[in-house]
Amino acid sequence: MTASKAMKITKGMAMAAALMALGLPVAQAEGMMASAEIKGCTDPAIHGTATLTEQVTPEGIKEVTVEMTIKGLSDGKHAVHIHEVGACEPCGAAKGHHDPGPFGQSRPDSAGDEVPAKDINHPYHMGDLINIESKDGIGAMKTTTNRVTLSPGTLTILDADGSAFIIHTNPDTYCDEESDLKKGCAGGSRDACGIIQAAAH
Ligand SMILES: [Cu+2]
Repeated sequence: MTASKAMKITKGMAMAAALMALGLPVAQAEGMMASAEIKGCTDPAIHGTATLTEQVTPEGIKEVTVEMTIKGLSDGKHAVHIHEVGACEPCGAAKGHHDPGPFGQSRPDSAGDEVPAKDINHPYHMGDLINIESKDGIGAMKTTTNRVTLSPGTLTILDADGSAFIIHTNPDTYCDEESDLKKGCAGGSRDACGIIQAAAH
């Protein structure tokens, strides 16, 4: 047996052991689902739901499809991200953008700062998604990302401190214009939040 083959088996066994420790059957690692109830940060008229479904591509890559509907947002586009902590009270408790990489730079923009911060890492975070567009008070969006997983691993959003969706007041411009000084380019203040919770199916 080669060294690399031995390592793969060890890694797979460690994953199975981790799942069993969580009380999950090993087979549930595929096709996991999660959901979030979206609530306004200060406006109770804002409410909605999100569902997350993990699938595996023919190539063996895990993807997560996010579907979200929200009532009560102002018409137009609003930034949507997966933030790094599963907490919504207050919405600031969700902290920065989900970014589990070695550098952990979760800061999205310099909204409110006189001088743009140096550690902005938007739109490179694993939790950066697309805008939701609201028309006549009803917003809907659907997107698929391979930047995160629901099942355990380095990209999982169901980690020890959880994760939450934040829906922002303004659109995400993905901070690709130097002229905007990167202030608020990730959507600015927070309109709504929803804690992401694993769901049985
Ligand atoms: Cu955000």
